[in-house]
Amino acid sequence: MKLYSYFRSSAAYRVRIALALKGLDYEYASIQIAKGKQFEPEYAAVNPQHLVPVLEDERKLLYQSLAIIQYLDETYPEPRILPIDRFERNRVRSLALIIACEIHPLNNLRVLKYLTDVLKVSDEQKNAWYHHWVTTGFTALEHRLATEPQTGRFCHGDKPGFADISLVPQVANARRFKVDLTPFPTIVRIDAACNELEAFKKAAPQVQPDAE
Ligand SMILES: N[C@@H](CCC(=O)N[C@@H](CS)C(=O)NCC(=O)O)C(=O)O
Repeated sequence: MKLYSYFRSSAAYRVRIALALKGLDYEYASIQIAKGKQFEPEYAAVNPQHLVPVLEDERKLLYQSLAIIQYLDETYPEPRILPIDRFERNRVRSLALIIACEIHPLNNLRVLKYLTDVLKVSDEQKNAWYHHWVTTGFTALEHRLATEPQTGRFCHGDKPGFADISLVPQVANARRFKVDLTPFPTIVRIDAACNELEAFKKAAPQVQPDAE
């Protein structure tokens, strides 16, 4: 397998965690999105959306981090990332999608660049935008994680899974943008529990081959 990735990409980070949890080896192909490499023809031929990650398996290209993770779970079922029970599956998917649909797309590199380069907002306004959407999403997520009985050491019970895979990269990004995480003690606790695990350590941005 080959993963088109970038060390700071939180969507690629999700796939790296899933691959590491399943103990799967892969070739790392760095696409330096901060330098605009996602727009070069060679990568446009891989992903016309100009986004990472893309996973190549058996010469087929797989897109969208959460769809890739579900593909991995279907193809390499052990250890399971998604629960079997349909209500439990809905719970972990809905937690993951708070991040992947309601936080991350609003704060993606291209969105932040559009704010500053086209709409000419100041860095201060851009940061306010970033903090606003992380805080709004994390407030809902914290409430659910803190009050729902299915929450355990991890987002769902005592094994890491689909929701944790989305949570940890978003927390890493929030820290990079200096978002105050003190209102989110459950999120911080689960993030710490995940980061004790080898799979999460192996997937972390700072240990990737293209880390700066
Ligand atoms: N929904 C996509 C999001 C992918 C995405 O937004 N990737 C970002 C990095 S985290 C990217 O490639 N950004 C390039 C850009 O903004 O120009 C997924 O989950 O795979």
